[in-house]
Amino acid sequence: MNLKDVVSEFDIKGTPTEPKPIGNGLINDTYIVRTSEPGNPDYVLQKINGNVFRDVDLLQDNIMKVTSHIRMRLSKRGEKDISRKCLRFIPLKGSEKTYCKNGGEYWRMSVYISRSKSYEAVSPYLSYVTGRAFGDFHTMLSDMPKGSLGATIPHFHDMEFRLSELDAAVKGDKAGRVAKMRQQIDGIMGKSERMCTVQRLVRADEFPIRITHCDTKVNNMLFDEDTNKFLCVIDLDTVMPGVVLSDFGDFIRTAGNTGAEDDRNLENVSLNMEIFRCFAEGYFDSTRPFLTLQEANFLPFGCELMTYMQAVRFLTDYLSGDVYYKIKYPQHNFDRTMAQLKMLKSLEDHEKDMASTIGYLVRKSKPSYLK
Ligand code: GN1
Ligand code: MG
Repeated sequence: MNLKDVVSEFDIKGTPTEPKPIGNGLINDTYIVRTSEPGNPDYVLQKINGNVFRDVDLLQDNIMKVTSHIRMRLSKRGEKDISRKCLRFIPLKGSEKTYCKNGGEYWRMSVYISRSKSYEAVSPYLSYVTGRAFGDFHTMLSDMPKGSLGATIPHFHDMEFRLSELDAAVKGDKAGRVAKMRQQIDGIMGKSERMCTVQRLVRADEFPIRITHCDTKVNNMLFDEDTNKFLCVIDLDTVMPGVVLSDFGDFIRTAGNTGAEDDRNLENVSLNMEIFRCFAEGYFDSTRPFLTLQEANFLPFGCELMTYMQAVRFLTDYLSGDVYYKIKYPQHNFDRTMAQLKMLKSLEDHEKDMASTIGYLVRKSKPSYLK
């Protein structure tokens, strides 16, 4: 596939240079396309993983609705620099469509946010800023009409479904790895009942559904290169209806880990309580318009849930012979699974600490919860 041919389908400004790979996503392939003339923006070119995103029309439709809603909210409150605070996707030449199909592959382009950077780990201060920004993201999307967005990946954060996938992978044992992982599989299955609690509440209409990002890894946020100010949330592929716990939990799963998501040295992996406290504080500061007491109280559980879910997903992929996530070496999904299970253990050890932090924040902002 000639990347230049793909780029030439999009209605961009300026003369594009050769696309260069950037980022470290586990699903899509991402490139930066610089333009040669100063004054024109640079662009991000992305090959959408069609095995993961089966309905690219729905995917791009969701993203366009989300970005235009955010742009509208930002402009209503007089925000400056909106072009750096919300992603903008580029239509094809002579069309409104924002993706093209080329030789069975799907591609899209967006404007590269200038003078921005992302992090793999954050300081306590940046954690606070990010918590506030994510709360703001939820708040901005909280008035989108019900039913506006579809599920870009059906059952994405559906714990019961993820466990059924693990169960099928265990039964299939396609890679012959089940015997080696027996202890981890049993440990996971033993926690399944508790981990599906919120899902049962949702089904009974006893837990609110919001619009959520569903991939709030720390490296999905952009900050200003010079001032470190929060700019915007990227990777909007999985923005869909869900529970706020997903987003709160996924950030702590990644940024709150003293080690890496795939750390081979498990001694590195544990919860950094300071990152948790700062993120929670920021999140509470910007979610007053909608967050309920019940959602607040479940936030520590959300951190365990997301870490557990990610362990289930990595383990499922490992047992299935590494068919979903990109891997860098044969045992990568094994290392990822073990690191997530270690992180889960640390979160469990900190349940009381996390609950008392949330209790403190709830008391501090009580009036808004009494509405
Ligand atoms: C994938 O591609 P990336 O890194 O944005 C995955 C997330 C996982 C994450 C684990 C569509 O995200 O759900 O949490 O890897 N995205 C999809 O690092 O499956
Ligand atoms: Mg993603």
